[in-house]
Amino acid sequence: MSDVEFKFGFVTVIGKPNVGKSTLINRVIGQKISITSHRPQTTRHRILGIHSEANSQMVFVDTPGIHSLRKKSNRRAINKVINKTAIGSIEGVDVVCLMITAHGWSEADLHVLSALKSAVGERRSPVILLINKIDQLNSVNDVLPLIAESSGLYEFSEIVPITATAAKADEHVSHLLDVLREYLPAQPAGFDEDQITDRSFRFLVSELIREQLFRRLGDELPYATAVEVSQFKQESAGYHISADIWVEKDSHKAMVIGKGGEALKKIGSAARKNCEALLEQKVYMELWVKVRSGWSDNARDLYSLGYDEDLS
Ligand SMILES: Nc1nc2c(ncn2[C@@H]2O[C@H](COP(=O)(O)OP(=O)(O)OP(=O)(O)O)[C@@H](O)[C@H]2O)c(=O)[nH]1
Ligand SMILES: [Mg+2]
Repeated sequence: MSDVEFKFGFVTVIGKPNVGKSTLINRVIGQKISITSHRPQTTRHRILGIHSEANSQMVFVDTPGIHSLRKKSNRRAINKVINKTAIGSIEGVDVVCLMITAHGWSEADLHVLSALKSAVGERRSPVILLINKIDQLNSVNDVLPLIAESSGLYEFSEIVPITATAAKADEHVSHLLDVLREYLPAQPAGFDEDQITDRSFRFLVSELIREQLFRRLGDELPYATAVEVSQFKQESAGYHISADIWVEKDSHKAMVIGKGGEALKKIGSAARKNCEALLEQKVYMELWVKVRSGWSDNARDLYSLGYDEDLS
């Protein structure tokens, strides 16, 4: 019998949009449980990624990127919900990971740090700084001045440079897991060892469709879309899925559908393939584009679309 104590705990990952939070968590879990894209503000919900090993279980909390509400365009109700979801995820966790990139501290990163300081407050939860995307540096040594600067900004428990995508990612992830394990309390696992997320397949399917909207639509359009799965049925031949893509204007609807339906066809076919990989079965998918004006700034619409955090 092993005499190593079993460790179980929650690790939340916060940061400004687009630093690579979801990419890292998917890498740890070894599956796409959280959607990613090159656009900021891809993640909108709090999602758990559960990583089980022989002697530990770590629950990673993926959060939406935190942004300053000082900018007028960021003040829609959905952006307030997003910030509240992210800051609220610090509550009660064992370790907070703050992620920035190797390009250094921007104003937006400093804004997250100050939000974190007030949320962590007197509790003094350990905060680990993750410096991601170090593959984008000419030399690994170029990160040293940033490490020095960072230790002057806050008493981080650890500062860990990583890459979540490049060849060395697995090595970095494994080192990070070793570091995190030290900060977790000795207690039994909280989830089944084969459970990888708290979210239902139905939710993950709606996210996989939304991911394609983020990856394939231009400019501001993805931010004004939401996805609602209306049918999710498993039959012997496979899953039958219907989903509504909500947009705010008729002109947006035309863009999502594209000339001769081309754009929607590509979105549907890519999303279907990812759903088949997730569900390990054939998927039949029907997508409908519908207009609901102002949904992103209407508390009741946000609630009905699954943005069910406290909207007050
Ligand atoms: N070069 C490089 N790119 C990365 C790395 N990690 C993530 N990316 C890319 O950064 C972009 C953003 O990644 P996401 O994981 O969606 O970022 P996020 O922090 O979850 O973003 P939000 O959900 O919008 O807050 C994607 O295009 C990723 O492929 C990395 O280590 N190196
Ligand atoms: Mg994300």
